[in-house]
Amino acid sequence: RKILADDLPETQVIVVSNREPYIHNIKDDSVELLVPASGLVSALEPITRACAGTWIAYGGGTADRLTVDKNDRIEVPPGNPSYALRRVWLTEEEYQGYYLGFANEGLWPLCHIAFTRPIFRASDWEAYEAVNRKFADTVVAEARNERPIVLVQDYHFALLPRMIRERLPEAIVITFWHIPWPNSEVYSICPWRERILEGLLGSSIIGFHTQFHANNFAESVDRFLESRIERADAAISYGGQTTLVHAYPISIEWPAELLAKLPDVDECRARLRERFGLKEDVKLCVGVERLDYTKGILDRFRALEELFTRHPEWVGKLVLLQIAAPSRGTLPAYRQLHDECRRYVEELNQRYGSEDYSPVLMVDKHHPQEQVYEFYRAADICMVTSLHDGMNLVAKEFVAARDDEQGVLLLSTFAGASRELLEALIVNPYDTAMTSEALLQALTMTPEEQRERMRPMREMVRDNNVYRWAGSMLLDAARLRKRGDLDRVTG
Ligand code: GDG
Repeated sequence: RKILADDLPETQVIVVSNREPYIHNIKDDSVELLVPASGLVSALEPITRACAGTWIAYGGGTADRLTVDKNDRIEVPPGNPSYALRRVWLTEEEYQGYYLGFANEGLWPLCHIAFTRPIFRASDWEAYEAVNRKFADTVVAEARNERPIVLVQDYHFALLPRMIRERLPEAIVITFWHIPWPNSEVYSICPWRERILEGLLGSSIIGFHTQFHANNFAESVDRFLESRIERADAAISYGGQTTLVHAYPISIEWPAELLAKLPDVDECRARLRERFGLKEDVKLCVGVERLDYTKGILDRFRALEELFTRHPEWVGKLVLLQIAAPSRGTLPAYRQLHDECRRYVEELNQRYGSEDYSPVLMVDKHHPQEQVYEFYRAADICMVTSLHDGMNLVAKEFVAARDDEQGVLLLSTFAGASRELLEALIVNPYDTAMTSEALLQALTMTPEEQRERMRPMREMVRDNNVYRWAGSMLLDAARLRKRGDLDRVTG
């Protein structure tokens, strides 16, 4: 807020993402409000609140149309409005081609090393382009003047930055890519590789979670476009436009507004243990994610099985509570994962469970945010075993939730978060033996060691919270604007 007031006065902030921060659905005879399971939303919502911006997103809820005004806007958060959510409507075909097809069957597997083959269809690409144009029209319609800051979010909008640049040449377009960027060899398989790069290079700034992904992006540009890359300034010049390509590790709100509403750790622990019927000597391990093949959920189950095989004394003494929020469920790869997870859970429970004990509880439904934090607070261990993950906010949320400085975080080395949360037990989820050993280490860790590890991780997330993430991008944007204005004055 301060940066906006001091360095970018009178500047309108427009956020563009596919997913909306508040979804209205019809349930029975009334309208139900849902905050989606999305790292992007968790990060951007407090920022948009703080700068009273405008958020443009796809209106996908069944009651979304019923709750907007005549300009397709609604003031949010409900009950405490501080910014406008502008909904964009998509046809079934557009949603299928742009979102499920090109974004989630093409770009998502292309950018993640999870060995799921990307699917590229020309019809999906056409829908992707058309939807990006629709969002560009909406940005232009929402812009109060020629010079807004537009925060373009994620792989759903690779073409949007250039489309905005063409129509609002003086806008600052900051694009944040929330997922990894592959190396140029992998990237080269995308049939529209040049178009995507050209689209993104309409941005003033492109952000990634890690320097490694920023380097991969620069390498792809170098290989496929005639451009000038200034490595020292991390700037790429292409077609008369210069784009900064930086790493801005994303984070979470600190202090999390939600935590103030929750009871303390002991109370959360007691409540949850009662709800799931856990005995006092049973350790609770949680996993929280969208049901996605990049998150290594099956690998986590494998590690648990290995632990029970090698250390049978833990059978009956450990429960893994897996929250698996439904995601992209109409796509075959996701349906298959869901089936495999269900089968594996049944198998484990049959093999190691008893009448009053199930080692794995998989809850494949969406939970209110408060409940997710309640799980974090109640857990002895949080397992993040992503096969590949841009950042992973669950790891940071778990740390933020533990004001008792207890609890052990097991974290995949392939999640961006492992570059920052150095005191976690870092694992390679492909290495089942290593992951199960780390699980054993977590189960037997003394409260003192837990505190020694948790404290610096909490300091890290507190100091590098989401306001700092947004703040560093806005400061860079302010510098660019000043330089641009100066160049104009001096000719
Ligand atoms: C992408 C990148 C990057 C989970 N279940 C429920 C629920 N959640 C919330 C968690 C967390 C979020 O969803 C998941 O965030 P992640 O960061 O772990 O993962 P992605 O959704 O894949 O996010 C990722 C992120 O973008 C930000 O840049 O970190 O690497 O893949 O906030 O708490 N929330 C609710 N109900 C659930 O059942 N309400």
